[in-house]
Amino acid sequence: MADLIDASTEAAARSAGRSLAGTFSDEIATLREALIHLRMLVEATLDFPEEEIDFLRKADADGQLSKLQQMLTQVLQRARQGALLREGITVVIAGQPNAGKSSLLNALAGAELAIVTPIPGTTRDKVAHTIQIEGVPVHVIDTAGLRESEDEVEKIGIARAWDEIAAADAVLFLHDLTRASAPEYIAGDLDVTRAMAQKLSKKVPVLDLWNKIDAAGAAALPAGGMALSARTGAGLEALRQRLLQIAGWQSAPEGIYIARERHVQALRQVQAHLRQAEAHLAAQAGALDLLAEELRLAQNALNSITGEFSSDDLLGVIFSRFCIGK
Ligand SMILES: Nc1nc2c(ncn2[C@@H]2O[C@H](COP(=O)(O)OP(=O)(O)OP(=O)(O)O)[C@@H](O)[C@H]2O)c(=O)[nH]1
Ligand SMILES: [Mg+2]
Repeated sequence: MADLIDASTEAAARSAGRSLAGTFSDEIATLREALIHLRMLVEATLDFPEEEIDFLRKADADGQLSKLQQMLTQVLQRARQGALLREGITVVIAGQPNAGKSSLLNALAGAELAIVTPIPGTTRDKVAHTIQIEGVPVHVIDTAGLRESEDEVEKIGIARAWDEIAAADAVLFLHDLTRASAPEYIAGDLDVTRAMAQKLSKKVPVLDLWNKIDAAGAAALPAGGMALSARTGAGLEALRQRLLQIAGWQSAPEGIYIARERHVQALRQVQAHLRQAEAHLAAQAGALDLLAEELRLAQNALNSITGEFSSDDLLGVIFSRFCIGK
């Protein structure tokens, strides 16, 4: 129920309904069945060598393993979309003072949330608002303009802005097109670019957005940037689509289900262990114990989504299905 209650958008709520109907747990259960079956074969080969049964070869262990990987890839894809619908992404608007950051937040939100004035250094505290783009929650954060400052309060605001930037899923680096050729402005942007490169992981996308195209006359758009106007709304729809793309949203694939980010993490771990297992299986027979260990770790990761499954249980499965060791 928790998922249904705090799902923050309508699409997420629909997806939560599907999750309650059990699709996600059904698929996890299917994955688990397949994994247990494979572990059973491997463990049996390890534990009962005197039986001289080449379970692995006969039972097409690598076929089973690659089928398992295929299933997992699908589940992961759907869970990722579900987690996205449920949790969204966080984007931070950053840039020099007066670029129009607060105006952009207001334009995206469709409400006058942040104070806008022509005075550089207007914003000190961050202002956050969650918008929805095709049902995906996007948490937009407006921050203090980045510059050297001696003002006590502004300095704190700028330090907070950097904290937000460091924690973002994506950064909207907002520039002022009307000042694009002013040497001071260019130098300021360069400082910000350098500092971002230091503080941000390479995986975090930084979008260069040039604001105020309505007032920029014939000023040329610098390469690689997107143009927009927070005042007229020009370019905002393109920005929204770009944000969805960054989020990895694939417009409503059939059968996505609500999942939490930690489910996605767990499924990624399962995937990594299965890859290792594949490598061991492809190598010499001597790696069988390592193969068994990777499968055990894969199942542990899967169990973190559902319940526990102990090694005693596994032994039970081996005995009941193979009737060996009696
Ligand atoms: N012509 C035009 N003016 C804009 C646009 N966006 C913002 N402005 C103006 O630019 C000035 C600064 O806007 P803000 O949104 O306060 O800028 P900011 O980046 O938040 O500034 P700080 O909070 O000081 O860092 C205001 O006078 C806005 O009206 C735009 O698209 N076109
Ligand atoms: Mg502002």
